[in-house]
Amino acid sequence: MLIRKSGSLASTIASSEITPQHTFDSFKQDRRRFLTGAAALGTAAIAASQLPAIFHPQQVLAASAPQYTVPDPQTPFSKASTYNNFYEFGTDKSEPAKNAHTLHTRPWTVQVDGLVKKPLTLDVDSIQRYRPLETRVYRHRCVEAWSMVIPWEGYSLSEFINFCQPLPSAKYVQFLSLADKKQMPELPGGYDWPYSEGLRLDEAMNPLALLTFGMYGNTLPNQNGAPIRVILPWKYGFKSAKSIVKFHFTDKQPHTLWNEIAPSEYGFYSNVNPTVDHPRWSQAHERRIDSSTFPHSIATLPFNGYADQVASLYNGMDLRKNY
Ligand SMILES: Nc1nc2c(c(=O)[nH]1)N[C@H]1C(S)=C(S)[C@@H](COP(=O)(O)O)O[C@H]1N2
Ligand SMILES: [Mo]
Repeated sequence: MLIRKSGSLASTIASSEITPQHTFDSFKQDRRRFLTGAAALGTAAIAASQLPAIFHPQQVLAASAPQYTVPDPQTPFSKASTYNNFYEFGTDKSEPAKNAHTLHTRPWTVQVDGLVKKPLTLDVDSIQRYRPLETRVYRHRCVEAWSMVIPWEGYSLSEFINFCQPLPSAKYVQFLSLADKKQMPELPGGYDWPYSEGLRLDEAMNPLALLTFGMYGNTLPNQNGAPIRVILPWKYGFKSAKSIVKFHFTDKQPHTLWNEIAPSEYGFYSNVNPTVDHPRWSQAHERRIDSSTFPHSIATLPFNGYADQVASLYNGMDLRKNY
């Protein structure tokens, strides 16, 4: 005879429908800790501004999985921090390193809004402490056909997006950078500031997309996008917005700065693709910025070498049209 014990109802529900309680509890706890940190903004921010430019001691740098680290020779820090595109601090590559010291990276607040369960205002330090940071060595390919290899510190953007609780109707996430003439006296005219970029939500949830706080084991230099940026290694560098102040969730493809300036040159997707040239130059090869690494020019790989991890996001799409 079959005796049904009380409380066995759960066993009749498909196990895939049950969120293990410990997972849910630790998520709730994380969220509480995170929001408490944000509420303490005033005092936390003062302490943080007095710290030298190294990570907080409680931040464990976790080992990163092998697919997140390329074996290529790394670009020296001296090059990666002095040859930059950060137009808010000047359009010449040497200017951001000279000018970006006027950026105040603490206190720094980040807004989360649009199609989310609840809009949030967060302190960057609480975002940084939300998950242990890991080092990932990524290829970094600019649309101008130069490249670097950089060790970044951060955690998967997907973890932060889950924290933000986008609504099911959210299909895209937009990144908005700071635009403040006081901190950016070189802010050039003729651009529709703030710098804006975006991704389809499934692209943003790919584990390769990195929410980034540091490079070469240290906090980001201002010219590299301190205190918080994204790094999207399978896309041209301009998708990787710097010094972010807002994550906006939306159901429509967001407006992006370069795409609006020159849509025939800079597509919304901007996946690295050696077979689709820029109208004014070839994308088949790239010049390595570190002149001591040979050969200086190497063939560019589809999706910048990350095809195994991201090509399926674009199944069925014509990548010549959706460049
Ligand atoms: N806010 C902002 N983000 C930006 C840019 C910029 O001008 N402003 N330039 C982009 C471009 S074109 C590239 S190649 C990368 C450069 O990042 P790096 O200087 O850290 O190498 O940042 C991207 N993010
Ligand atoms: Mo770029």
